[in-house]
Amino acid sequence: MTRILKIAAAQSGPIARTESRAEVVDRLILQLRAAERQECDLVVFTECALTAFFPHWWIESEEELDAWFELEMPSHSTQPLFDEAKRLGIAFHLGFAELAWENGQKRRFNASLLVDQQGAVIGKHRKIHLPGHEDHRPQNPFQNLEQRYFEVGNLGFNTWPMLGGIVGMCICNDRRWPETYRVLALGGAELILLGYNTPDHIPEHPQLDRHVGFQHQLCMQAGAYQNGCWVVAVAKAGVEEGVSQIGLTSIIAPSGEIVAQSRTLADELVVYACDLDEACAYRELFNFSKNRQVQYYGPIVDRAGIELPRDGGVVSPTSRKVLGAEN
Ligand code: ING
Repeated sequence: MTRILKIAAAQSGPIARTESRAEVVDRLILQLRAAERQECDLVVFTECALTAFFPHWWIESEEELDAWFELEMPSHSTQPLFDEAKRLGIAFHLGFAELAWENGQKRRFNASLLVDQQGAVIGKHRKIHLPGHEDHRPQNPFQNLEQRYFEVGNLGFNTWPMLGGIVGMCICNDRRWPETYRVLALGGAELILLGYNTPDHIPEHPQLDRHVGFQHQLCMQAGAYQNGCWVVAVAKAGVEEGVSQIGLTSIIAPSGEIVAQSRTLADELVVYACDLDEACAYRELFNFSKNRQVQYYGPIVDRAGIELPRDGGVVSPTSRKVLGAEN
């Protein structure tokens, strides 16, 4: 019996900072309905799918910052999305900014939810790899203040049985780290869902701008192939509050092929019937339990940074500093 999941990657066009949650939820509901008309089982919405990507600008007041977060999920403004998904019998993934109170402490995370076809929340991820900076950089055309506005996720990388398969989640910059896919694959993930807000300009390294689209695809194609899983990655695309973001919403097969991709920078549904059993050949070829030689992988968990070989090699002062060889 083949396990085919018809998945809709629901790319979001720009969301204005003046757009209310209700207005955005209306857009998401339109995409849910379009997915249902194509008999989809699962809809994947993007990172911070309910608001403009506010880490792109400096926010002084805590009150203003908190207004970008969801205190509960579903909330009054997002309940209609949950209700409509349940009515249509469609599971979905949703990225959002989470404000949680834990042990009397206010915590802020860049989070995502997995909701089943009965409208029940079955999983949550909190973004672990936070890019950008904590300081205000007015000289840059836009900020990336995720390291200021969010904490590092404290839930790890988890997987959940869903729709006859095993599903994992990550968020945006998480997709650039090979550890993300490997840990999820070791948890049995056959399908990894993620959203992203990715500007097409890197203020600190403009010489890399021409590679942004290629590297966005490269890291996911490699992750999918090396771990034998499907990857569904959904953009917040287009020029949002002056920041130009890539589209390239993609559905990637365990072969590493991009089997479907968005062609616009607006709200767009990218649909593909994913045969979860396509992963089997790659699982057999790699055979983690037989062929991984974990006795040699220690440095991956023993330390975060680089340790140079004893003679330190001949490296420039800059790279010596970056490589962590301070002396
Ligand atoms: N955004 C970007 C991302 O990882 C970035 C940050 C852009 C990193 C370009 C490297 C190059 O796609 C988020 N929100 O993580």
